[in-house]
Amino acid sequence: MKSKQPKKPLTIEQKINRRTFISLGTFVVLSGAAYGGWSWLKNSPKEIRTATAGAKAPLRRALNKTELFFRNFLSNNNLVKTYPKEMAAKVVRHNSDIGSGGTPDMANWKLEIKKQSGEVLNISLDEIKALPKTEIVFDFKCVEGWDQISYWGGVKFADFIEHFKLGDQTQLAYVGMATPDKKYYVGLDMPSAMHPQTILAYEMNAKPLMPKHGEPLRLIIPVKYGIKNLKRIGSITFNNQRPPDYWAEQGYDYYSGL
Ligand SMILES: Nc1nc2c(c(=O)[nH]1)N[C@H]1C(S)=C(S)[C@@H](COP(=O)(O)O)O[C@H]1N2
Ligand SMILES: [Mo]
Repeated sequence: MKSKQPKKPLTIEQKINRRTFISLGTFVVLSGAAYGGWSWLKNSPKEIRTATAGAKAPLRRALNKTELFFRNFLSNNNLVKTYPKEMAAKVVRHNSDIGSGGTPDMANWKLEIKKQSGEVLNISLDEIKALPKTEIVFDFKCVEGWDQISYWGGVKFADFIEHFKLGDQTQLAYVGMATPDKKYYVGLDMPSAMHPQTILAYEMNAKPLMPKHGEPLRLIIPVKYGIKNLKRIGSITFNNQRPPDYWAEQGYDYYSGL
């Protein structure tokens, strides 16, 4: 009878050599893949400067996918949590004042609405105050890491649109808003602008807005971070392209949703 020769076990040295070979091979393959990925990203085109800080297009596409997910998931008329008025801060925090420093030139202030056709409407504060008033108490969040429950009053953006017969403009994808001097500006996706809690506010804590909080009119958009809540609105535009956005140009997320 012939018995099978048992396989000779590998010596320690052979085992080590084998493992070294496998690790080295894996390292080489993964390094190659990493280098390939990196050079693909490096050689890919940059995005247009106005909407972003010139991020590489594939990275921006990934962010846009995330944005789309959250848009569908959160923005479809889901309401941001609100609080009783008594919970609102009496002393309201104040942040940066780009384009909204000092006091506004009220003698000349009119809200300028620029339709996509180029047609312009100039609307006075009295006309805005004559519309039905909406109030909101919500947790205002700044990307710098603070938040505060605050209380605002004004006209719902959707009501404003309806009153001034701007419904056709809401077929476009974006709204742009800027201070009278155009130094601070934000771009908003239409669903967030038309969200039922988005208001053009002229009051804080039931009193006219103070200059440092955006007198005479500011945006309150609770579905977004503070950076999008533009103080002292001078003009509003409608467009299918992303309007320029001050902080997106510095690299912040264009959507800046919560
Ligand atoms: N015109 C203008 N609006 C602005 C800003 C600004 O610098 N200029 N800063 C934004 C930021 S980052 C925040 S957190 C809020 C702060 O609003 P508040 O000063 O009323 O608290 O305003 C936003 N709107
Ligand atoms: Mo902020």
